[in-house]
Amino acid sequence: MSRLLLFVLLCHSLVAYPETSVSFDGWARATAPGATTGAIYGKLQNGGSEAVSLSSVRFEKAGHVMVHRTVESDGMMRMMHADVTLEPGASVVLEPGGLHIMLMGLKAPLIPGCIYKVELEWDESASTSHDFVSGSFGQSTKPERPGQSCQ
Ligand SMILES: [Cu+2]
Repeated sequence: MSRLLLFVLLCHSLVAYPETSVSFDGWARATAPGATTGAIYGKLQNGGSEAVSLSSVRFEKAGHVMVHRTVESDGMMRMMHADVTLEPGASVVLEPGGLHIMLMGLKAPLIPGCIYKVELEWDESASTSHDFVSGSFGQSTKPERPGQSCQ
């Protein structure tokens, strides 16, 4: 790699990752082989001094990712697009039956005990990258075991 290219890449990463102090204690359920959907849960917290709004989510194993909220209407559970804005110091919990990061078009299953990375984009300008751990298939709370990288 040329020095110029390296310099350009370094500058780009500085531009793409300004001071966004968001933490995410994320987890997911494992998905069965061939399943095309999954979800990421966990606690998002804004440790910064400005409000931030989630503009997009990227996960390399999913073709499409959205933020959803599960709502009950007429006795049916439905999922709707949801916006997430965090005031300074505020947090929000994503959990089964509520707010979640919906993974669609999964290209590979989420394997129990594996750690993956998800990238969150804020205000269409800043990105943060977070690890999350995949639990068992019916996992309903964050797995207790820390998990391991499976790359
Ligand atoms: Cu959903």
